[in-house]
Parts: sequence; structure tokens; C-alpha cells
Amino acid sequence: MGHKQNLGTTMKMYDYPAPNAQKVKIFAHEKEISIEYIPVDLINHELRTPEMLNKNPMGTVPFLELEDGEIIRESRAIIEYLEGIKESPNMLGKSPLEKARIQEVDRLAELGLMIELAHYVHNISPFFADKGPQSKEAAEMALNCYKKNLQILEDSITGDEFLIFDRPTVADCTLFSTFTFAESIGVEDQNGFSKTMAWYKKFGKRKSIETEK
Ligand SMILES: N[C@@H](CCC(=O)N[C@@H](CS)C(=O)NCC(=O)O)C(=O)O
Repeated sequence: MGHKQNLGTTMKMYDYPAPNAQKVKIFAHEKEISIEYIPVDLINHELRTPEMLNKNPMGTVPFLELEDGEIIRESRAIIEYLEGIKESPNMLGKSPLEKARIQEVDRLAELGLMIELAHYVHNISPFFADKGPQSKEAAEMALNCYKKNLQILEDSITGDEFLIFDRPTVADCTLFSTFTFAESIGVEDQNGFSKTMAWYKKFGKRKSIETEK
């Protein structure tokens, strides 16, 4: 496998301080995979230049450019590629049941929390006002879903240091970047959940987070 031999050489990740990119960076730091991070000026539409759209027609970050020019889009696809080229530490699950359990928490963090926050901010923030109609009701509905899913998360945390099992998994990376995002848009509902917050504080002290800052 050629890509295994190229591990940590000159992969580039196009990057902006936003949750999907941050999730991948924390994951790569946890696995100690070295990547060159290329900052993209998302606010000034650098993702919409022909050169960038040629690399990623979706016009989003993150995307990963391999040494041979292959481009991998979608944060989850990048994460699976990184797990494939460096299997240890395992962060996506070893047995079928572990994989399923990790995926359950990760999907809750991504679809139940991160995406609801994105719906909320798209419907409330002046920054998105020219992107289409906004609705206060839709914003409120998204925030209500966010709060409901926080309770489900709180009840499902089985670990102390990590969300699930006794090691970091992709779910920790997704949730940490989601809460960073929540703080950046002024959403504080997560603060009321004690197990969740205890995890957030502990995970925030990891080297992967220090490196990410
Ligand atoms: N499903 C994609 C979503 C990527 C995404 O929405 N990225 C946001 C930042 S977190 C972005 O680039 N937004 C810019 C835009 O939509 O114009 C993934 O997980 O990689």
C-alpha cells in the first residue's frame, strides 16, 4: 500500500477554524499523523476561486490533498483514510460492536448536535442573511433539538476521561469541535450537563487540543 509508506510526508489539509476541520485536526493530532495545514480565507470566499473549486467543487473545508495529488473531501472520509494509513491508536473501533458503539456516539455528536447548531446559526446570524430566507422558528426548533440531544448524550456517556471506552475515539473529536463551535456562536446550553462538562474539561487538557490551538 503506497499510501502507508508515505505516512506523514507531505499531505496537505485545507483548513479554517470551523468544526468539521477542527474535528479532523484533533483526530490527526491524537494519532500523531503529521499534515501540513493550509489556511483558507473562507470569509473572503477563497473556497470559491476556480483553483479551489477545481480541488473541491463542494466549496467546503476540510479537504485533504495527498502527495500524488489525490484529493479526499468530506471530514469522515478523511478520518477513515487517516485511520487506514495509521491503524494505531485505533479510534474508529476494533470489533464490529465497538465500531457500532463509537459510530452511535459520533453520529449523535455530528447530526444531533453539530448540525443542529449549524441550522441554528444559519437561521439567526446576520452573516448568513444574504444566503437565503432565515426563520426565527427554524432557529428555535434547531436549538430545541440541540438541547434534547444534549440530554441523550449526557445519559449515554459511559466513560470518565472519554465519551466511550477507555481511549480517545472519533466521537471525542467530533464533540469537542462541536462545543468549541457552540461557544463561538454564544450557545451555552451544554454547560448545564455535568457529566458532559466534566468530559469537556478533561478532554480539553489533552495534548491534541493544545496542539490544535
Ligand atoms: N459534510 C462536510 C461538511 C463540510 C462543511 O460544511 N464545512 C464548512 C465548515 S465546518 C464549510 O466549509 N463551510 C463553507 C461554506 O459552506 O461556504 C464535511 O464533513 O466535510
